[in-house]
Amino acid sequence: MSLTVYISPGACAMASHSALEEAGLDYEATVIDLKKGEQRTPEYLAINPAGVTPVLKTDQGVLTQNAAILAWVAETNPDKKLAPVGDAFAMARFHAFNGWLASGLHPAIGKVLFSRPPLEGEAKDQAVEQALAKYDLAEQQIEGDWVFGDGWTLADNYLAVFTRWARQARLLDAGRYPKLNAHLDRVQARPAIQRMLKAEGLEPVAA
Ligand SMILES: N[C@@H](CCC(=O)N[C@@H](CS)C(=O)NCC(=O)O)C(=O)O
Repeated sequence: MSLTVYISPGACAMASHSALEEAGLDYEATVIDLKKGEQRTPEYLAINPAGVTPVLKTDQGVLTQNAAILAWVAETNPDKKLAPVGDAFAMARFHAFNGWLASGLHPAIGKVLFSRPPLEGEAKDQAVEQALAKYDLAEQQIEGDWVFGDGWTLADNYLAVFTRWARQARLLDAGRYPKLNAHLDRVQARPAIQRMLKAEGLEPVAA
């Protein structure tokens, strides 16, 4: 199986990139520079017409969406225990959480950090408040050391993309989000995450 992941350093594709590291798979990583607009070149749009990263090219074809890529990596490598493969109810919860990250948390923090032109004044305050309310929900959903209690899954790495962004923006207040802060530290201590960050030219973000 030959695998190529299309990533943009520091962007949400870190979730898919780290999944390949967690699974110990051989793959190539191709960088798409979002600031240069490389996601809108005809060559890239031919791979992903939505013009976003990540993409995972497999022998069967192209996969998009972190949530789908994480599920595929987990299901094709069941021995690696990346998700509760084989337990339909637990897998449904895994999909629900990842779906919420993609449709709830990501757009909310994305609006704060990546709106062009940048938000200012009341519009920015409102976007921050709405994003923080989503982080409140995430804080409540952490069931133990990991999102689903004692058992780490790829959903933990996906969540950490957005807690990393919030910490970088000084929005991950230690008093308001004690569980999310401890969780991000735990995720950043994982060897696979450290390999992924190094490959993207990044460092863990300290509290
Ligand atoms: N829900 C999608 C989100 C993909 C996405 O929005 N990626 C961003 C980077 S975090 C992107 O490539 N943006 C480029 C653009 O919008 O031009 C996924 O998980 O794959």
